Order: sequence, then structure tokens, then C-alpha cells
Amino acid sequence: MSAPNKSYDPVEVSSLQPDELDQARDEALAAIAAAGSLEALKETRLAHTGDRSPLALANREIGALPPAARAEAGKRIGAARGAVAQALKTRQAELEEERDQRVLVEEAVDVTLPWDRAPRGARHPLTTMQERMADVFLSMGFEIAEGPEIEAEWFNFDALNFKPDHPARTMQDTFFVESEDTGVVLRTHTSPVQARALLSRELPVYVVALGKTFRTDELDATHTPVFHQMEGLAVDEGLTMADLKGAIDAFVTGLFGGHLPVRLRPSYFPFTEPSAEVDMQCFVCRGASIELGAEPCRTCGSEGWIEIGGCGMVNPRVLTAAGVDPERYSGWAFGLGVERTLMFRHGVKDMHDMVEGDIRFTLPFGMEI
Ligand code: FA5
Repeated sequence: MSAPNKSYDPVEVSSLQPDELDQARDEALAAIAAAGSLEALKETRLAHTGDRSPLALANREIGALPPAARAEAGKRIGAARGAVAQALKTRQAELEEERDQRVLVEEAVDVTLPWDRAPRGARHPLTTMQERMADVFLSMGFEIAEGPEIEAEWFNFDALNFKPDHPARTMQDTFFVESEDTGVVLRTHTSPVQARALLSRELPVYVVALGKTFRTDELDATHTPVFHQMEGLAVDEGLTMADLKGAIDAFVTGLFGGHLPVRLRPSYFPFTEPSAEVDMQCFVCRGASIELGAEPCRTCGSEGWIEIGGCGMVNPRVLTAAGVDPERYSGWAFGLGVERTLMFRHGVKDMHDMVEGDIRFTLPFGMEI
């Protein structure tokens, strides 16, 4: 009777048998050769060398072999894994080379094509108009002030002395964010910047604010629901209507040239007292078209004057709401619509042109910087 085989171990693992390993290696090599893209190769790499791949699982079984069999099995599996790793490396290099060649062809730039045939745009005249307006105020020593387009109802109305039942507060005129009781609106004018500037700056305050404003107006030749306004504000000791008039004169001269006369007509705004509408003499006919038998003027409709905006002395209630002592300080404010100014300054007949984004409208204004 022969002695028992002491080297026999029942945990001998079939996955480590040469046939099994050769099969796993050959399958991996075939899959690598078949991978037609870097993406496919990535999946193949995972399937044949990842933690759950046949070769990795077999490698883990080495520990279960009898000690004498481990070195041999380790060599076999090492050779199989090495062959797979080498094949992966080679295929990866081939596929990268293919991709680079393809990119060179697909993304080639024909440098001989004419470069100057792409139509060039122009800055929007509303932008350049706002910059011109700001420049006039900056040259007088004013600073730019800003406020949010989505505004608290308090800044847009309450701080400006609009009574709770003022019609401008209704949804017919004002865009409310979500519902009327949120207290959040799209600002209907740039005047809320008045209160913001006074609350955030040291006195005296000399600022100009420009930007988008919103009202529930239908888009037509002279209205748009999204338009732009400019607002000048000065608060200092001893300011009077004479300072306001002087600043408007300087503004009109800065924007239109030629020292055109300006007149103020009594008006009403809750946040200024007294308030006035601002007219400037027509910069085209200079008032001559009102004479009997004179050439009619298309710019001012032969009125001789053009209405440009509203103004007034800042209402003491507004100063108080913004924490400014009205006994010591006084101020003036002046505001206008940028679209309307563009219309009469440049003879634009229809506001649609300003919002439709047609390059044929903006181009004639040139590439103003
Ligand atoms: C105001 O908005 C005042 N905040 C202006 C002001 C400032 C007065 C400082 C006194 C002191 P008004 O509602 O009139 O005023 O609007 C001013 C200008 O905005 C108008 O003259 C007009 O040029 C322009 N505007 C108003 N609604 C529209 C609209 N739907 N589309 C285009 N422009 C508009």
C-alpha cells in the first residue's frame, strides 16, 4: 500500500490550471485587439484586468494552493497578466495615434479662407448712450451709483413717498415678483437708487445711476416693458433749484452741444417737491420751426421744445426715510428715459428697432468705444 500523498490539497483551484489561464489570457487579448475606440478599450481594460476579472480572481486564489505549487502558479499567472498589460499598452498607443490623426483632419483650420468676411457687430446704441450720459455727470464730479433690478417695494415706492394706494403700485403698472404681497418688484424707475445711495454713502452725495427698469407696458413704437433710465442725484448743504437748473444745462450741453436753452415746467412726482418736467430747445430747428411759415421740424414736431425728463428738489420725506436731516441738507434729482433720448437724438422712429437685435439697426451707430 502506497503512502498517502502529503502534497495533495483539496483546495487545488481550477482557475489556476494552465488551460484556464490560457483561455482567460486569450479572451483578454482578443477583446483588446477588437476594441475599436479608446472608450471601448477602457471597458475592456476593466473587464479583463479589473478586480472582478478572471485573471485577478485567479491571482487571489494563489494563497489557497499548497506552498510548493504557489511559485509555479504565480509564474503562470504573472506571464498571463503581463501579456494582457502589454497588449493593452500597445492598443492604447495605436488608438491614441488614430484619434490624433482624426482630430488633425476633422479640426483642421483652413488658414487660406478669407478672414474678413464675417459680419462684425456694433455696440448697442443704448449702451453707448448710457456711457455718454454717465460721462457728462462724471465730468461734473459725480460718481456712479447702482441698485438692483429686482428691488424691494420699500425702496421702489415707500422710501420715495408713494402712498400705499398709489396706482403705480398695482400689478397693472408694476411687475411683482411672484405675487403682490411678496414686497419684491422689478424696479419701475432708477429713483430707488436715491434712497440706496443716501443710506450707503457719506454726505454730501453726488451720484448718477443708469440701468434697466421695468413696467407692464406693451411693446409699441414708443414703449417697451424693459427700458433704461438715468438718474442724477445731489444732496448737500444749501442746494437749490438754481443748482438743479445749472446741472441740467450742463448735461444738455454735454449731450447735445451748443448751449441749448432749458426750461422747467411745473409737474408732480411724489419724491420731489417742487417737481418739474424738463424741456430743452430743439437741437435741430433751435425753435425756429414755431415761426409762422417756417419749415416744419420733424424732431420736435414744430414745437420748438423737446421734453427730456423729470426733476425736482428731493422731497424732505425722502431725505428723512433715508436717514438724512432735511433741516440741514437739501437735494435735487433729475431723471430721464434712455430709449426716448435715443429716439429724438438720433431720429429713431420705432422702439421695436432697439429691442429686436437686428444688426442693421446697430451698425449705422458705428463702433463707438
Ligand atoms: C420717472 O420714472 C421718475 N423716476 C423720473 C424722475 C427722476 C423724476 C428724478 C424726478 C426726479 P416717468 O414715469 O415720467 O418718471 O419716467 C421717466 C421716463 O422714462 C419717461 O420720460 C420716458 O422717457 C421713460 N419711460 C417710461 N415708461 C417707458 C416705457 N414703457 N418705455 C420706454 N421709456 C419709458
